[in-house]
Amino acid sequence: MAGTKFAYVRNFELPDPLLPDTYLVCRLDGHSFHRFSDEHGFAKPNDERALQLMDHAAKSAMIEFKDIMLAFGESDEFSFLFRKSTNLYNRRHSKILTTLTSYFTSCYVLYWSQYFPDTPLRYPPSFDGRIIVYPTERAIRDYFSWRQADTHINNLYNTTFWALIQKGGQTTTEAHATLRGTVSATKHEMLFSRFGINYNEISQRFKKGSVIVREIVAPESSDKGENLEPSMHLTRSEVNKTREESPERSGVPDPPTSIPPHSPSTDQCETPPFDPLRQKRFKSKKKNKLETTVEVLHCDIIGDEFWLARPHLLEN
Ligand code: DGT
Ligand code: MG
Ligand code: MG
Ligand code: MG
Ligand code: MG
Repeated sequence: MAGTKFAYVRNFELPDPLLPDTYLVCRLDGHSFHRFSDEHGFAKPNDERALQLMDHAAKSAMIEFKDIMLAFGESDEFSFLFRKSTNLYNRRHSKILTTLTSYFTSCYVLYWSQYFPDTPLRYPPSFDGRIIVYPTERAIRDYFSWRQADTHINNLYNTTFWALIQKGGQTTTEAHATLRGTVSATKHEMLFSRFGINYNEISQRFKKGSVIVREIVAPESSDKGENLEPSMHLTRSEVNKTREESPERSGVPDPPTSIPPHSPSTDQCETPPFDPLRQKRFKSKKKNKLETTVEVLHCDIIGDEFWLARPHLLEN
């Protein structure tokens, strides 16, 4: 009701729709994480716990926002891909951006102690966010290639930089100077000959970043799950974890028991700690939607293989 004489102020709130029928990429980045990582004693160059916490927050966001098909994370950032036809919040720019950013941030704080049991949060972390609209599949492929190439370049640099300091006894200024102008091959060689580090043997998580993907569960294996909402399906290891850790869930339907393997060799699935909030999804509903799971991988997304195996990521 535009009842009062004050209500005209509402007219100053302008609509901010995002272009229809375009892919939306929302990238969040930790605010001043240089300081945050120092204050919380993150391991250098990569803190596995910190990266797992980011993955957990991103995965939770994908469970909450079903139109997110894919997310890619490295360091203190995560990019989320919304399907082209999403009509989330009528594609209102600020509504989508602020809701996703705050949800992600809350999850980061909520799950902090699971990954840093001995390190209390010293102050509230925050994330900035932006949404970029892309018209074509090519641009989306290139966007994610850009982020993964960035992961590789930064990781090679940081791994060599910290080896020079931690194992080579250099100062940060000296290490920067040593690396100035070097190409990748030189860094590989330096790591191997001076420090015995074979870069190829470094964790895929550090080299490839985190790829969180909405996978479709093959119909033949979904007999038990056909009445369930997509979001309630857990990964293979989560299913086991849930069975171990939540005896109280009697009377609720079982999640699907056989989840087919996804892509082969390079993919490493990891499972975050059990999340008690997930319990709310154990509700049975008659729905004919495709079953999906949300999986964390550390695989190549620059080549074609990943995308050819998952055409649903870029379809409407
Ligand atoms: P910003 O984003 O402009 O507010 O500033 P920062 O400081 O967040 O800068 P950014 O996002 O370019 O770089 C990420 C910082 O976070 C970088 O200084 C290193 C730190 N960081 C991220 N992940 C790790 C980690 O696993 N270990 C350590 N030691 N530091 C990390
Ligand atoms: Mg930033
Ligand atoms: Mg940052
Ligand atoms: Mg960053
Ligand atoms: Mg409200």
